[in-house]
Amino acid sequence: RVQILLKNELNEPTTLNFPGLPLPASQLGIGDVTERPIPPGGERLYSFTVTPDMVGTHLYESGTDMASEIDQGLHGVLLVDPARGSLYPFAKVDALYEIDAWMVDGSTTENAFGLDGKPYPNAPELTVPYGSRVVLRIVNASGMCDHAMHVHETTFWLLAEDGHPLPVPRPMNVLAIAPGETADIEFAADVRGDWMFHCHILDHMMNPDDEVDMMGGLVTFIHVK
Ligand SMILES: [Cu+2]
Repeated sequence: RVQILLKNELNEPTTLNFPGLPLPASQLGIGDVTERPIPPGGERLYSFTVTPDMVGTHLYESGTDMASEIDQGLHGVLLVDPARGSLYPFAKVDALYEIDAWMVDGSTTENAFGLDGKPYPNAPELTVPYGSRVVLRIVNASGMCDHAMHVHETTFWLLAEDGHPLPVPRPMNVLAIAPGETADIEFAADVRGDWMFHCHILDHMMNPDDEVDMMGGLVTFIHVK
């Protein structure tokens, strides 16, 4: 049984939405649709029971005034683990990256991008042992943008989408991931070195303040050592 107490310390109404989890409407958190938004200073208890079909990688986010509130960072990742053991016991590394996007400089569409809240070169980098099997859980918390995530040096395998395991993992080099979508991928860290991990949509690799070094945004490195 999970209980999540949301205290609204914003100066605007909000709700908490769990897209992709098979929850009753009363717990879905869609403002003005499934519930009256929580006013500033108010609180709301969400509760649900975790079932085996929820095991996997999920997103949570604001369900009210979403273009503004998701843009300002009201989102995160909800991982549901099996009752025993781990979802990917073969993986030496089971890491997580959330794709973020913002509207800056007065833009009304997302024009700045990052991983775990930070654009390159401040996005977190990952160091993995040579020869290990690595799982990356990738969550697209952009509100408006598809992304085309690419890992250099390897072919990776898509294991699950939106928390649903694929019957047969699928090999790929570029992962198309829509807003709100999650993907679990696996690769073998069998080449030593510094691998770029980035979005292949080129203007997602350059935020508005990146004209000088021509690289930023949705880029980081995976170091195989
Ligand atoms: Cu992108």
